[in-house]
Amino acid sequence: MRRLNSSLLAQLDNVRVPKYPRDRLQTGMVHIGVGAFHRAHQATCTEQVLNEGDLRWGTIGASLRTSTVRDALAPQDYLYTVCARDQDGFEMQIPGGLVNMLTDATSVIAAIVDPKVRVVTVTITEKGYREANRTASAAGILVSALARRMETRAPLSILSCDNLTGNGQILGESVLALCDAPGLASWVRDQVAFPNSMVDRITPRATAADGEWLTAVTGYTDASPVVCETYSEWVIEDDFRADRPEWEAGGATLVGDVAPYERAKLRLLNLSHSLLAYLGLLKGCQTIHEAVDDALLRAFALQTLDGEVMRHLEAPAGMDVNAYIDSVLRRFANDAVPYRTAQVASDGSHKLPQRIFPTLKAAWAKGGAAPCLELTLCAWLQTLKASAQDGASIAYDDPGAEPVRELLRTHDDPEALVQAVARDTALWPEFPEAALLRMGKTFARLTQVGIDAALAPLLTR
Ligand code: CS2
Repeated sequence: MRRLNSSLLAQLDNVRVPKYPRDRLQTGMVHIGVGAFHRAHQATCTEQVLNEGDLRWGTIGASLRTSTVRDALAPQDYLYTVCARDQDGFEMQIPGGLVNMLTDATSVIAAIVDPKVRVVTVTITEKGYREANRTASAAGILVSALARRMETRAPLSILSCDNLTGNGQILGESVLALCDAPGLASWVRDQVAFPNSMVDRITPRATAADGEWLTAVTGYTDASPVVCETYSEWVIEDDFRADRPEWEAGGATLVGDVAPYERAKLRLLNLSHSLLAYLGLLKGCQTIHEAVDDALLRAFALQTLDGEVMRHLEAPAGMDVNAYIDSVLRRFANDAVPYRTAQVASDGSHKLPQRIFPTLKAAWAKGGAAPCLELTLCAWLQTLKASAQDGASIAYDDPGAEPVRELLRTHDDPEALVQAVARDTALWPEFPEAALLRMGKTFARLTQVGIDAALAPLLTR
C-alpha cells in the first residue's frame, strides 16, 4: 500500500492538493500545537492563501509535548489529509503549507527569533493558558524567543486560536508577566501584537477506523489524517504588528472587536456541546450525535440556550441567534463526524468557566436563577462522581478536577459536597450562597432520581 508523500500528489484525483510548488515556499509562520484542530482549521485557511500564489506563508510546526504527530508526518513530507465529512458526502484536501516540525524548545525558540517569521499562531488548549512554567509553557517559550528577537527589532504578531474569551489578551498578559529582561516588557508592548480570534470547526480525534476509511477511498495510507466537519469559521481581530497572510482568501473575517463572536460561540456552541457531553454521558450516550438525537436532551439544550443563555448574551451585530442555534444543533447531529462525549467532557474544569460561568453570573447578578445551567454543572459533578467512584462506567480526562474527585470520595451528602466544592477548591469562585443552596438540592435530586427525571420538570414546552 502506498503511503502519502510528495511523490504521490500528482497521482491523486479525488483529493485537493497544493496548487503551488512546495519547494518555493518561504517560512513566514510558526505554529505552536500542531494537533488535529490546527490542521483542520488555520492550516486549511492558510492553504487558500498559498494556492492563490502568496508563497511567503509556509509554517514551521512546533509540538512540544509529544513527537507523535512529527513522527507520523515527517516520513510523509509533512503532508496529511483533511477529510471534511457531513451527511451529504465528503471532501478531501492535502494542505502543503507545513514545511517542518520541531519538538524541542531550543529549536522552536530559534525559529521564532528568525525575522522572516512574522506571525506565530497558537493552539495550546484551554489548560495551556494556565501554565506559567518559565521554560516549558507556551508563554515561557515565547518570552525566551522574544528576548532574543528584541535584538533583531523585528515586530511580531502572536495569534491565539483557542476557545477562550480574550484568548490573545490572556496570552499577552501571561507573556508580559514573564518578561523580566531589561526593556523587554516595553518592547513587547510596542512591537508584539496578541490579536484575539474566534475559531470554529468541529474536529474530533481521528480513529483507526477513519484511517481505514481514508485508505479505502483514496488507495493510500496516511499515518495522521484529520477528520472534521465541512463548516469552518475564523474571526480574527485586525491588530497585527507585521504583515500577515490574507486569510480573507480562505474565508476568515477580520474585525475590530472579536469579543461578541467569541462570547456567542463559547456560550451557545461550546456550552451546549459540554451540556450534551455531561448529560449524554449520564444517559450512556457515547457520542454527541446520539445525545442531540435524544428528544429530552435536545429539548433541554434548546431550552437552556433560548431561556437562559440568550437573554444575557450581547450577540454580534446582525447575528440571527435562533438560526445560529439551529445550525449548531444540526452540526452536532452530523454522524459522519462522530465526536465522543468523553472527548468533549474532558478538561471541563478548564472549559466550563468559559462556557457556563459568565451566563450563570449574569443571571445570579440580576437576582435570578438559571436552573438548566445549574443542573448542567450538577451533571458535571455527577459524571466526576461516577469516574471517581466507579471509573469503568464514565471515564474521561480532567486532571484539573482532581480536587473535586477527592471531595466526591469523602462526601456522601450531595448538598454538603456542593458547599465543599465552593469552599475547598478554587474552581467555583464567588458563587453566591443562594445559588449553592439551590445547586445542592439539584445535585441531591439528580443523585436520587437520575438525569431524565431531574431535567423533565425544567422543560416548559
Ligand atoms: C468542543 C470543541 O471538545 C470540545 O470541548 O466543544 O472542541 C468544539 O468542537 C470546537 O470548539 C468547535 O469549533
